This record gives sequence, structure tokens and C-alpha cells, in this order.
Amino acid sequence: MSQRTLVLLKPDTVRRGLVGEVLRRFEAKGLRIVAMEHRTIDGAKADEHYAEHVQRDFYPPLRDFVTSGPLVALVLEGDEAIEVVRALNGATDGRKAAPGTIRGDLSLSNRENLVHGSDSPESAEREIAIWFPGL
Ligand code: RTP
Ligand code: MG
Repeated sequence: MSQRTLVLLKPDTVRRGLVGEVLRRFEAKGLRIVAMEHRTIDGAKADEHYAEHVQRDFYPPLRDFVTSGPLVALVLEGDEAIEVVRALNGATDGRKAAPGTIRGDLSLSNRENLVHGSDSPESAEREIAIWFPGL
């Protein structure tokens, strides 16, 4: 079933010059970019996006990180896009993510792990409305 999912290329991806490399992997897989924006977010936007994590111990440094510079937000569309993107992204911790995944190949960090992908249809709907209202 065709789905849409919200993807972030986090500030480490932009800083490290890996936007093209990461987008290439999504496009090569067959996912279509239906919206994309380069922007820097403030703390309030980070809190909205990471509503499920704002009370966690790891959130303050995560908030600093995602607001530390420009990121690229996009919506990808395709068959089972939510699960497919999370499989391409790999496990959260780049040190443990499998080789062949974006994080497994390109990240050595549990925080600076390059990408975000919605984790369910409900999350995708909520996150797309936050980042691309009206889409
Ligand atoms: P994402 O939401 O970014 O796609 O990543 P995920 O589902 O694999 O991981 P999640 O549990 O939702 O965590 C969100 C982001 O928070 C940072 N994080 N830091 N213990 C820590 O220091 C820690 N745990 C998670 C990561 O940037 C993770 O992607
Ligand atoms: Mg998550």
C-alpha cells in the first residue's frame, strides 16, 4: 500500500555534506520525493516534532543538536514507505546499525545519526502536518 512518511536529514547530514548521498539511497530504492525543504528549526519546533521524547533524559542534548544548524525535511512516498525508510535508516545507534544501512555505513553515534523516519502511519500523519501543513 502506498504511504507517505516524514524524513529529516538532520544537521549532521547537512554539515557533513551527505545530503546527496542520503537522498540518493532513498531515490535509488524507488521512493518519490513529494515535498522537501531546507530550514533551521527553533526549540519549540523541536519539542513539537519530538513530543514523545521531551521528558526523556536524552532530550536536552537532542534538542540542542536538531536546532544546531540547517536540516532538510522531506516527505517520501511509495509502497510501504514508512517501514522501508526505517529499514534503510537502520538501528538508532549508528555504532550498532547494520552495514548497508544509512546509519550503519555513515554514523558512529547514537544521537548524530543522520536521519529521522516516522515510526507508524499515525506518526507520519502527525509529523507531515507539523512540517508541511496543507500537504
Ligand atoms: P528517529 O525518531 O530520529 O527516526 O530515530 P529512532 O526512531 O530510531 O529513535 P528514537 O528512539 O525515536 O529517538 C529519537 C532520536 O533521539 C536521539 N537519541 N539519543 N540515548 C540517547 O542518547 C538517544 N537515544 C535516542 C537519536 O537522534 C534518535 O534518532
Ligand atoms: Mg523515532
